[in-house]
Parts: sequence; structure tokens; C-alpha cells
Amino acid sequence: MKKLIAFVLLLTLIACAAPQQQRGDTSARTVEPTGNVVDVTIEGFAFNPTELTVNAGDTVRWTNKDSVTHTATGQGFDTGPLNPGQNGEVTFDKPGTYTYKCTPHPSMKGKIIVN
Ligand SMILES: [Cu+2]
Repeated sequence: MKKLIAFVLLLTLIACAAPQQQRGDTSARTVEPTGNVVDVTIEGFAFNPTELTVNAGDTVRWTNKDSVTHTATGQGFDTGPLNPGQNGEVTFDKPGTYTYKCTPHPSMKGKIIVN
């Protein structure tokens, strides 16, 4: 059992260390999550929460609970069309403020602050 725990710890260390080398200049892109996953719900033609603060390396997951297709589209990132019930994830590697909107419904706006 102790060996198993040690092995899992080792794998975790490797998994945490490896993605650092693969990161490029792109401020936000869709990759395997390396940090926390933070949820934004799309419901009633609105992003909830509208404004969200995360840490660099965190992934934001938008889940569409409406009956129409939405997107979360901002500076350097795009979930693409999210059909009802679908979700899309974007990992934010670089600190900054990212405003975004829904492409089919530009009045739907949100903001991600990355520390
Ligand atoms: Cu929309």
C-alpha cells in the first residue's frame, strides 16, 4: 500500500511538472486542465457568474443549461458552439482581464480575471 501511494505521488509530481515546458505564448487555449476547474453556467441568456476571478493555470468550464446554442468567445479563446447540455473548457495560463461574449447573442457578456 505504501508503495502504491509513493507511486501515485510520483506520478502527480511528474504530471504537475511536465506541462510547464509545453506552454507557449498563447494567453488562453484549450488544453488538458492543469489547475483548478471553475464553472460558469450559461442560463437565461446570461453567464453566471458574469465576472469570475481565477488563478493562472486554472480552467474555466462553461456549461450551457439553456435550450439554445451559445458560445463563450473572447480575446484569444473560443469555446465554439455549445449546444444545450454541452460544456466547453478553456485554460488561462496568462494573467490578465479577458472579456468575452456569446457570438450569436452579443448582448451576453462576461469577464474572466486571471491572477
Ligand atoms: Cu448565446
